[in-house]
Amino acid sequence: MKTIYKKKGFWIILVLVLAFAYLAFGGSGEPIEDELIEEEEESEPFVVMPDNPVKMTGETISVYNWGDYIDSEVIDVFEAETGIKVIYETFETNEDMYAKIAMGGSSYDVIIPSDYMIERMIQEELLQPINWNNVPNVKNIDPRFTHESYDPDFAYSVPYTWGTMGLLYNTQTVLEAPDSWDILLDEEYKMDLFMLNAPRDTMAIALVMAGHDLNSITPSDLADAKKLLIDQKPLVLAYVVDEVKDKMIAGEASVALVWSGDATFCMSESDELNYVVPKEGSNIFYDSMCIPHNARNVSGAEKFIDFMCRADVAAANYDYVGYAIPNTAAIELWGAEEYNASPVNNPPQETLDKCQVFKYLGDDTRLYDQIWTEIISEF
Ligand code: N2P
Repeated sequence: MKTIYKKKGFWIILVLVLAFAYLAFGGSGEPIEDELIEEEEESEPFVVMPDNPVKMTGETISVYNWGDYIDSEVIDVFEAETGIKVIYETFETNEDMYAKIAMGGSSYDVIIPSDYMIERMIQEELLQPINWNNVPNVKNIDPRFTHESYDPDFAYSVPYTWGTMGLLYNTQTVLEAPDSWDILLDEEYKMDLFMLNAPRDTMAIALVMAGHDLNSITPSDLADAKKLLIDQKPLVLAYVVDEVKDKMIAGEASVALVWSGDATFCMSESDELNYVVPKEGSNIFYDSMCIPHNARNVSGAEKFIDFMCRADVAAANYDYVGYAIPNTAAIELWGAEEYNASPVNNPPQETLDKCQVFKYLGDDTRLYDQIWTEIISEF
């Protein structure tokens, strides 16, 4: 990520270091100056605050998103451009978000669920169709990401990010690059593994490891997955979600089950980390912006969604968050060559062919929830 170059402290330190080098080496520090010029070019922010921010109008929208999933500067710019205040809340898993919305106690204007949860919420009439006339920047979204199985008519969801699940591993302690999920059962990594505290995701990987389909609802398949996860528990240091990033960067464990965007972030912070989608296959996910059925400010929600689809905004957000984006114009602006060079965010077709989207499993979702509670409660 290039974010570090935007921080003021970075520039102050860089200037001091260069001044010192200049004095110490009698002005012969040309190569360093060249580097500075290169980095300065990279530092151009993608979105800028308007010179004359619009006064707050008193209008608000509430946005409910995953943790660590937006650049807060982007929210500031939205508020300054529109005068609409954003009330921002986060969740850790689709299941947590769903429970809150389905209970009906809270109302949000924009939410960002994943594919299978969007499919469920459409079926349960918890989402409202989007009026595309009010979201013109949808033109920036690559058609490859629209009309997916969870929203086949492309009526309820605006693609935000996408990615795979895979293994983030520390190359200093995992000497041979893993290519199989089996490493998650390797005694050599006892208390040296992080698993995701997200029921559908972790169950899916256990199903794949047991040789089953990751959307299986066959009770004996689920029993195999449950046994595998219970047997694995002595090896697991912790079940985590967003915390995994700091922990892996700090070298607290050798291997973690992660989402690809978190791997991108970690790899930008540490050269010791690498990511692989194991050969047995994995999940591919799409997270999209939606408007819940009981939104209070639909026109504010449309403005926010349209803003997030703008090339400069989506590029800034990608730069910060690290998850792959479905926004062609933003990728161009950010730098298509560098973007496409990342196998993490832009996996080869051969990897994609081995990945499946989660389907909504109807009432059988309850089986997953029960099993997950049993697994977690034993900790
Ligand atoms: C970001 C969560 C990513 C969601 N913290 C993966 N679907």
